[in-house]
Amino acid sequence: SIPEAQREAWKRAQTTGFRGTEGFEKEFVRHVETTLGRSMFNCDENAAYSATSLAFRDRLILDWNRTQQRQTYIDSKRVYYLSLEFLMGRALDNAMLNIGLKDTAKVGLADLGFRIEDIIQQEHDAALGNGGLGRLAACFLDSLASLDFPAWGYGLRYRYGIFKQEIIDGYQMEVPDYWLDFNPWEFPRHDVTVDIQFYGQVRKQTDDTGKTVSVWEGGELVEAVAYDVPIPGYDTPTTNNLRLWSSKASGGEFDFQKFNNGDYESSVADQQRAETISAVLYPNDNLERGKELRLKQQYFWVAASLYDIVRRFKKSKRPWSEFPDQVAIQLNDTHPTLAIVELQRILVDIEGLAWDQAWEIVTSTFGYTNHTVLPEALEKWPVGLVQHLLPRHLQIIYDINLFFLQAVEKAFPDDRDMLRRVSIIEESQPKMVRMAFLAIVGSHKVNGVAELHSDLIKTTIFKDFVEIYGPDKFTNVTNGITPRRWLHQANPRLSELISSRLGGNGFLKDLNGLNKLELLADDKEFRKEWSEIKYANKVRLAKHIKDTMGVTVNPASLFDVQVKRIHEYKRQQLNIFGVIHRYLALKAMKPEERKKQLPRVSIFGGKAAPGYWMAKQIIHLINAVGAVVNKDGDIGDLLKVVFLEDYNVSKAEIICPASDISEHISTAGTEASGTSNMKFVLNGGLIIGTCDGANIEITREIGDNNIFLFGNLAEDVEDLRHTHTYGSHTIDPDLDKVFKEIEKGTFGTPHDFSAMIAAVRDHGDYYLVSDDFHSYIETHKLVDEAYRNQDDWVSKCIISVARMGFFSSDRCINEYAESIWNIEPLAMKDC
Ligand code: GPK
Repeated sequence: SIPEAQREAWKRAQTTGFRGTEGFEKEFVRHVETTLGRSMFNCDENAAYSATSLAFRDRLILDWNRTQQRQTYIDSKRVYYLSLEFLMGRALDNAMLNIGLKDTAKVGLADLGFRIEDIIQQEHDAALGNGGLGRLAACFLDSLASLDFPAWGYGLRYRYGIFKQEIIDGYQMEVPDYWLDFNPWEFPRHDVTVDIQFYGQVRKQTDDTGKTVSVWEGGELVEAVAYDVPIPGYDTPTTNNLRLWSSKASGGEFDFQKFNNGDYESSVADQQRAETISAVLYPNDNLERGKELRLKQQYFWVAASLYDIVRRFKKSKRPWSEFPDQVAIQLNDTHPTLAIVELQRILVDIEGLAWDQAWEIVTSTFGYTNHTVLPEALEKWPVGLVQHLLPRHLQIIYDINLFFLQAVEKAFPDDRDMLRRVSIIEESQPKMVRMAFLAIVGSHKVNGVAELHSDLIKTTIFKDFVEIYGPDKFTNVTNGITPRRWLHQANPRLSELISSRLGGNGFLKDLNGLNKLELLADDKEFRKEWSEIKYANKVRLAKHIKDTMGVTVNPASLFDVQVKRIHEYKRQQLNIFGVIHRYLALKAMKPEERKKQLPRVSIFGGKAAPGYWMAKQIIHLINAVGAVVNKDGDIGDLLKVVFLEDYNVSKAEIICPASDISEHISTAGTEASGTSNMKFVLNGGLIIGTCDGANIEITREIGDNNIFLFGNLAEDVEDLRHTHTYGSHTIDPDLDKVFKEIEKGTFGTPHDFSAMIAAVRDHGDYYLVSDDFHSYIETHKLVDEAYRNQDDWVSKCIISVARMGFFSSDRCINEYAESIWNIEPLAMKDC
């Protein structure tokens, strides 16, 4: 509908973005001089980062525009990934690599007087997530774009991401992470806004046709404003969108009525209350605390996203029945489950569809991914709270439940207790809405994130639903990681070595291509180059440890790493008790014997939820042990213990390439998948782990002689717990010695650690620390032995990397696309 002459004018003026070094330099200088208002005389590294990012952003947004235009024009099915967390980390390095212009920028920056590594370091992580769940969402976005899938992410634009962790006198302190000061990667869309309603009442009324309709009215409105973050695919022009919603007072900055009446304070207060919704990320991992503001966040984000999705669908003028052919929505955990209810509300109350037709559309549209079986992480909301905040939604939930239970009753007339067990409403005091059950009932597929986990949910928390719906509704999609960030970006030298031997970078987009490396496992020259790279990565981490924590570590030691959120089920306590055991053993040795021992550095990192007292005690013990061991003259380099402050994505990029062995030692059956296990192996490190989550599939892929497994199996956990409670519970004698040493005051005031000890000794040892201790210690001895034979060790590492193809998030996304979303890639033609 745009006249030809106008089109021509637009075309003539079209921006193309830079290609070569000269073009980059021009763009860089232009941004320094105009956007930033500086010059070569006051362009520090931070300004250089800004200018570089803006130059790349300009390029990205052109590809973004073309991608979106093409997707709109072809109008094929899109997938929407709804996640309350996107743990993106830094964007610049990733953008440069994915576009394929890092070398160009490197030369350009050098010409202008900067080292690219220093410039990359300037960026603040986008840390809109807690841990694995949020990082998985970020890996998925990278794969979706790299594989040319038409896909959008929807999330919240938190003003404060996950807090920054400081370690002060051995304790965790939380500092707010204000990351939005300068963020070149987002595009505010002040024209894309949605009014979101809360509270109010529902009125029934009869429409012209005599039908009863529900009208939700009153309450308050909050405005959602869209911020778009371009997601570049690797080696493809496809650039997808991550849309993050920010909240502000509806109807502009102030309520002018109030303002003019002299009620300035309360008009500002209204505005602040609205902005509170997207102000902060809840810092809990694997825990739901049931706070009203969290529910508000969920509805705010879900309602804005659905409005957007429905608006886009309606532009195509298709009938509603085609909605599921055009739209797939994936629920990342139960956090977005209200989307099911909201879509039903839109279709029935606003679009006037009959309940059954609407419900058919809803259930064909949604898929739900479960990430945990831990009971404390399963979301439940008090009925009263939902009623108050979202009165119409509660009615719809009750109706969904009614129809569901009627069908169950019909199918299982003899099982009266079944209705109570599977009801979306838990008949407790107070009554609760069970979000996972609602998510299952409202989706056509439910998946777990590793084989063991997907089996477990079918036999435990969702057992009844397998009976009701049959097994086909439940499936497994084992997690994966993007090899672009976790190999190519984090470990450029290893990536280059591999590429030089495989004859190109193809493995970055088809990770199974790595398997040809297996032929080189015994190649002396290759092993040498491989070891040199590992050593260089360890030197880099050693420097980071020195610079940040002040501890000197010898890069020739075995680096033993456990970095992840601090949680009792992940068992950092088992690790530190093991470290103490090692320390005591070294102390007990004669000097000659001691000299023969293998030097080790135990590296820990991870945040504790601010209200998770036991997790904070674990951090304190690790630091207390470090303080004693690291200055013990008898021990020297034989053992160092380091707690790395503020573990995050950009630090993981330094840590993963530098580990020899990493620890994935959750109580069997508790870690749904784990994804850092994959990152460490892909970077040429071996792992010690329990038979849990994806460790099991990693073992299957790389072979059980290339992994150090220990501990009890998931199937035995329940019985063991039972014996702790009702039998005689004896503590492992070596562990008991460790406890006694702590209680002697060797690591400071014993009382500081009494709860950790009591959890094992007196409170049933729920996480089986004592049961697994012996096997853990023995397995670490095997690690030491194996490490002494470096040739063998390096061969194991090479073989493991060669067999890691399965764990690419590309494989994972292809499985979702085929078995859950039913979508096809849409490659960008040169247009
Ligand atoms: C699971 F339930 C949760 C949660 O609240 N946060 C979180 O990060 C993790 N997860 C699992 O703990 C990991 O095992 C898993 O690999 C990851 O989600 C991604 O699926």
